[in-house]
Amino acid sequence: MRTTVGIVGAGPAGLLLARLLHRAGIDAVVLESRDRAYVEQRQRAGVLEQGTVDVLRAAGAGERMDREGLRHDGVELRWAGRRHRIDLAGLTGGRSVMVYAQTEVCKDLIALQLAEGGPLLFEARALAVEDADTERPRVRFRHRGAEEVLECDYVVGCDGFRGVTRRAVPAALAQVFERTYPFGWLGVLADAPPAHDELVYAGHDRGFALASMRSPSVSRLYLQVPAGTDAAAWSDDALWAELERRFETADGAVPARGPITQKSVTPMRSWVHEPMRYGRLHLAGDAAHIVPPTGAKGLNLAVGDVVTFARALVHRRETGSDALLTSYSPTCLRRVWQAERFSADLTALLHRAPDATPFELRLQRARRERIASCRAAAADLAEGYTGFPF
Ligand code: RFL
Ligand code: PHB
Repeated sequence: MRTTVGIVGAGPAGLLLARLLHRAGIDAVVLESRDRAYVEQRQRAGVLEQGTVDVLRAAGAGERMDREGLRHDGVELRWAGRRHRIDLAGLTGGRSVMVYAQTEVCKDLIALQLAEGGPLLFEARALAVEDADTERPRVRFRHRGAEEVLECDYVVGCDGFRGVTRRAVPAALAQVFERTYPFGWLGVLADAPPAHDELVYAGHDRGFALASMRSPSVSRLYLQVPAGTDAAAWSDDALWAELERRFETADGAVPARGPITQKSVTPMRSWVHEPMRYGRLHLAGDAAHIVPPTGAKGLNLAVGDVVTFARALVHRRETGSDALLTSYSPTCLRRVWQAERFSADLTALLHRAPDATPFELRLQRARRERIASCRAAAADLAEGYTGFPF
């Protein structure tokens, strides 16, 4: 099999890249190790930055998002029983975010790809990228029990944190920067109306909690838990009781209870692999970087990477110049590190670190007071939350 761009992974990064290339008239093949149902049901992100929304619309993939997504002009921060609304639109000159689940973005992109785009092979597991530093890189993969080869002009590794493509970067050239956190998030999906009409990020002495949503009747809630916690160890009653404590306010508002339909624990880490390009292999999305979910940045970073790659390839076709392809890694990494900084800062602002000293807790309180009382500090948060330019 032969194509111009071999895309490994059909998460948001790989699927959107396939769509952008299709619209630009560049052929591509997508290899995905899982089956379609799995990819369409994996619960993850919920918040799309303005820039991501604009890209999906321009790619002709925004129709259902515009119909069913919920536009949010603000978020609420909650601590010490008090609410502090961050007026995203007012502080950023009109930027907002869209609450529209990653599962739905993936369903929309898969349907478009199958109807209009090039091959998208499910249950096709990439084994290795070979000859990445030549003009004819190849992906070896296993599909329907047989080993096959995809010959390409370019390979884009969109295969997530546990993928294999980045192994093709020689160890002597690769550098990894990381921080692991001593806590994770226990995420639940519940058939209950959202606690509030905007997202609520609560920094409680017992730990962080987040109230998000999937629709007007489905809530997505998260609780900070110690690293290594087993989701099954939390009964539904214990979970609701803990959520009620952490979202407590002086006015007595608590999230509505309802049947919990899914429960799982996500570890938290900050992690960056540099460089993001080796020869004709380009890494995109979680294959190259992970952020803790507090800033809602992971999917949005993946979108930035693939937009940068598609733009660079179109530039080459139009001008014959490799300049944008060559600068792919530094271009992406500037935005990645801004998101890493933002996500780490917001995580520190809102979580209760088990080993925090009394001094650090006072600093955290002072940071919170600064955001609640200083427009410039709130505006900086709003700028980061609504997203850095592509
Ligand atoms: P994905 O989504 O992990 O997709 C990678 C795909 O590659 C496939 N794959 C392979 N295919 C072929 N051969 C192989 N050898 C392969 N190995 C793997 C996998 O099956 C998969 O289909 O990576 P991608 O596309 O880079 O997308 C990244 C996002 O999924 C991720 O950053 C976000 O979900 C992070 N995230 C959030 N991001 C946001 O922007 N906003 C949010 O609100 C947000 N909330 C979250 C999140 C992530 C969370 N978890 C569970 C990690 C909340 C949570 C709880
Ligand atoms: C979600 O809705 O899943 C979500 C929202 C905001 C975050 C993380 C996850 O920061």
